[in-house]
Formats: sequence, C-alpha cells, structure tokens
Amino acid sequence: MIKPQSNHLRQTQLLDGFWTFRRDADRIGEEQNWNLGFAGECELAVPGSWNEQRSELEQYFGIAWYSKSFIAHQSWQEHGVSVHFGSVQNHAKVWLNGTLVGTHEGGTLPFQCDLSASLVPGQENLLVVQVDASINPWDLPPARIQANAKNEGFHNSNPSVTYDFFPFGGIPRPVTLQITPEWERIDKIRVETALDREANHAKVSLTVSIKNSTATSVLLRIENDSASAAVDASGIARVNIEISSPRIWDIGSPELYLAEVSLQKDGKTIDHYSQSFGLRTIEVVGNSLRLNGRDVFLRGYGKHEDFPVLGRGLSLPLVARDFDLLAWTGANSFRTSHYPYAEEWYEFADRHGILIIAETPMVGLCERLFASEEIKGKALKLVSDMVERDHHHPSVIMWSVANEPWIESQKGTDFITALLAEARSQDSSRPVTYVAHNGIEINAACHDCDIVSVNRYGGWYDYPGDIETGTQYLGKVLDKFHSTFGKPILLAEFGADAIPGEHSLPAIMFTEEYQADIIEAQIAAAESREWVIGTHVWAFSDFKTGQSITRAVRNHKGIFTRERLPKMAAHRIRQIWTNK
Ligand code: BDP
Repeated sequence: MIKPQSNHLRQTQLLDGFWTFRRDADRIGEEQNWNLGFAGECELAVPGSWNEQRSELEQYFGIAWYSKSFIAHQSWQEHGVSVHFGSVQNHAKVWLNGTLVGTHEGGTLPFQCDLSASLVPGQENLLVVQVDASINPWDLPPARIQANAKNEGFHNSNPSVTYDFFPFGGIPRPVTLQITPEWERIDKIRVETALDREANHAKVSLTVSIKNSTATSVLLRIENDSASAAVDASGIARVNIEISSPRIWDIGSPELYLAEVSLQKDGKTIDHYSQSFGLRTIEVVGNSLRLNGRDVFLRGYGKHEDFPVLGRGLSLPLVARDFDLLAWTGANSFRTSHYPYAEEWYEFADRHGILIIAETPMVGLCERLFASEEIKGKALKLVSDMVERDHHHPSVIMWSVANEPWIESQKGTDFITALLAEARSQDSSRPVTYVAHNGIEINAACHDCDIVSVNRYGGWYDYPGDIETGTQYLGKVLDKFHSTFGKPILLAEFGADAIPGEHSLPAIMFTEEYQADIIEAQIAAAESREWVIGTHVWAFSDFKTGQSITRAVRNHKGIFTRERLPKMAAHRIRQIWTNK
C-alpha cells in the first residue's frame, strides 16, 4: 500500500470533515443493516478521536458507526477507486453503498479498500464505517484480563488497560479517496539505498509491486537519471539507479530525493507515483551510534499523539508546533512511543532533519499474550506492516519492536527476540531495539538488540522524593545493563510528574522544580557514561490516561503541558541542550 497522492495521473479526494455518528453499545447495528445508512445521534469531526468531541462520548469504549456520502465523478467509471484510512482506532469494517468492501484490525496503521466494484459513478455514494474501540484483553496493545493483576502492566486504571495512555476511539487520521487512471496500478514501492560515502556514490533499488498487472514495464527517474525494468509474472519489477556525488541526508541538511515511478503499458504511461527518500547511513559501531559515519547523541523525548479535544486526531498545526518546540529545546530526536504515528510526522521529520525511533503498538505485553501463537502472528505482522509503511523515511533511524514487555519466562524472551528478528529481516539497514521494562529483571532479549534501550525512574518510582539516591540508582542500572549486554545504551525514559504551577523550595515531588532538577541530574549522569548514546526525557508533553490513583487527571511527566505550554523543565532542558 502507498499513501494516496495527486499527480498528472492520480487524483485524491479528502473525505475529512463532519461525519454522521452513532454509538452501538448493544451491537445491533449489523443486524439492523446500519451498513445501508443509519440515523446519526450527532456529527463528529474526522480526523479526530470521538472521546473529547462530546461529553457523553468521553468514556465510551465500544462500537460506533460513522457515515459520509460523496459524489463520484462520472469519469471514475473507467478508473480504479479506493479509500485509504490513515488509521481507525481500533478495528474497522467498511461498506460502500451497503456492500462490505474491507475490514481492518489495529488502530495505528493505514489500510485501504477497493471501491470500484460497488461505486456508482455520477451519483451520491454512501461510505459507512463500523469502528470497534472496545477494551479487549487480546488486542495489541491489550486491556487487562484481571483488573488488579500485578503482571498486567504498571498500575490499574479505568478503563483497565495494560498501558499508560488513553484508549481513544474513532477515525483519528485522514480518509482519502484515491482515483487511479486504470484498474491496474502501482500498489507498493520498496526503496533500498546503499550509500558509499568514500566513493561518493549511491545505489538506489526499487521493488515495485503492481496490482492487477498486465503492464509491461516500470520506468524509474531520479533527477537526471532513468532506468526501466520489466514487470514479471507475479506483478513485480525491480529497478536500480546509481547516483554519483549524492546529496546526503543529515540533521543539518535534510536532503531528499524523489523517485519518479511510471508504470508503462503498450508504450503508454498508465500510472505514476513520486516516492521521496534520502541517502544516509546509520550504524552501531562499538559503543556508538553513527549517522553518516559520525557519532550522534540522541537528545529528545518520548511523545504521544495527544492533544485536548483532538485526542489522537491528526492536526497539522500541532505537528508544526511540536517540531517547533522540539527545536526550541535543542532536541534532535523522538520516539513514536508507543505506536506508529500518522505519516505526516515522519514526512515533517524527513524535511527538517529530526531523527525518529519508530515504535510498534506493542506496549503492555505480558505472559498470557506471549503464550499465544495467534498473537505472535499478529505481532510479527505489525512489525512488518510498520517497516513497509515507514522504511523510506531517512528520519527513521531505528525500529523499536516493543515498549516494556512484562517478561517472566523464556516464552516472553523468545517472543521479543522473534519481533527483533522480524524487524531485521524486513530491513537490515537500521539498528533494532525494544525498550526494557522499568520494573522487571528478565531482559535477555536485549542480547538481540543493536542498542539496548532502558526506561528508569530513579527519584520517582524508585527512591521517590530523593533525586540524589534516585540518580545514583539510575547510574547503577545503566552500568549493569552495559556490563551485561556490552552494547550502547539509550536512556529511553526518565523523568517525573510536575503539575503545572506547583512550586516548592526545596524541590519536592510533583513540583516544577523537582521535575527540572531530576531531568538535569539524570541527563548529566547518563552523559557521563561514554557508551550512552542518548537521553530521551519522558515525556514531551502531558497526556491523557485512564483514571487512576496514580494519575491526577493525566500523566504530568510532560515538560510541556498538554496544551504545549512550557514548564520549568522545558526552560532547563533548553538551557542544557542549547546554552540559551
Ligand atoms: C513507563 C512507560 C510509559 C509511562 C511511564 C510513566 O513506558 O508509557 O507513561 O512509565 O509511568 O514505564 O509515566
């Protein structure tokens, strides 16, 4: 699948806007044929999570239906028409004019449905989506099976999920019609690059998959060079171009190239797609992470897709603002904790030279999930789907296959090891990691990481109220991880909650002073160890969580508030990272 695009042969039509909405708490919609259309209880905006758009939906975690009609142009009769969802949280069933056109599991990756067979050109067409956001112990990420089980995540909350963020429901990313000239079309593009900096030369290889193929060849153009390759019987063409004196993508010079891919049939171009990519190297050498042969130290944050009213919903002004604030603090990187974000985040990072650790939605995993072969199959697919969607972004420098799996047995280690192996087999050009749990001892899967990522909250969950002892403890933990695994270490999470406006002298927990001091002390402790390759503060901004006695309305570990106002820690970090 490729992201919809408009060009001289492809058209897009955005279906964002207000959609008709109706909850289906009793699950009667299918029986009552809501797929043919239904009376809405209200209108809701897409993209957007439903929870904060109306009070009565705030705590609704179940099935709901969305519908939207659009006029199909008469000329679409001869075209291929599909609908692309950036994501639907969590599961989706899609009907066009009453006919089921697709289903999808999982709330953080895109999917698309072919519409051509049930589309009525020249008339109004009705698109209906059933969204299932119910709290399910077997989803990835999962809900708890037992409300108070110790081994199912960090702390119990309502809704009872195994992870520390809010289980939003809805259609949080754009919905786009893609109209292609023919039924035959470019379906997937895999870009592989090999940059030889010494020889000042790069090789770019594209694997192009064609849907409904009878086309004969694919023509690739990159700036002034071009090459073509025949489409084989399975609908795949492999085409290479060599680039001499390549422009190298880097933090300060985010140089991008466009691969112009044309599908040829009977001497005619029948489809076209422009795929951006960058040329850079990223590798682990000894104790360092090297970008284009130079050591790079990661300074940044774990984040969430989260903002008041929008929930998980994509907002382009918010993307722009967050990148502005990242730069203001002197950060060079972030992790897409704890799931793949909307593609617009990675595209912005590509254009502005910010580094991303791209994470799967595998957070809050525990033994009962490790024991299921079915879950393992789904988890492996999530890794490969993420790599397929995001592999071409030069900003993505590392894959994180899971956050804090609660491993208690060899099965858990094997599960994570399998995910790491899958990421590596899908993409050998980037380091892989998973983020080891804050509170468990079995971390053997770290042996299979290129970088060992560690979360630790000394001075907060461990040694609360004591920054000095907490920081010494953090140092010991880092030393132990390094001596056990002999790999470079990323301090992937550390920090403290600060309720904005709370101050104290001396610094005590939950005040802005305490958060700023702990972050400063722990950045220094981590940076004093030459094998630490980065510090990612938890978190960039406050974010919504389930209700719990450990969360005062939300998680307050942001150095910005949920509305993106700076706390004292934001100013402190800016001072440390930029000297301003
Ligand atoms: C870490 C988790 C993160 C939480 C954080 C916290 O990785 O998702 O939000 O703890 O407790 O263990 O604030």
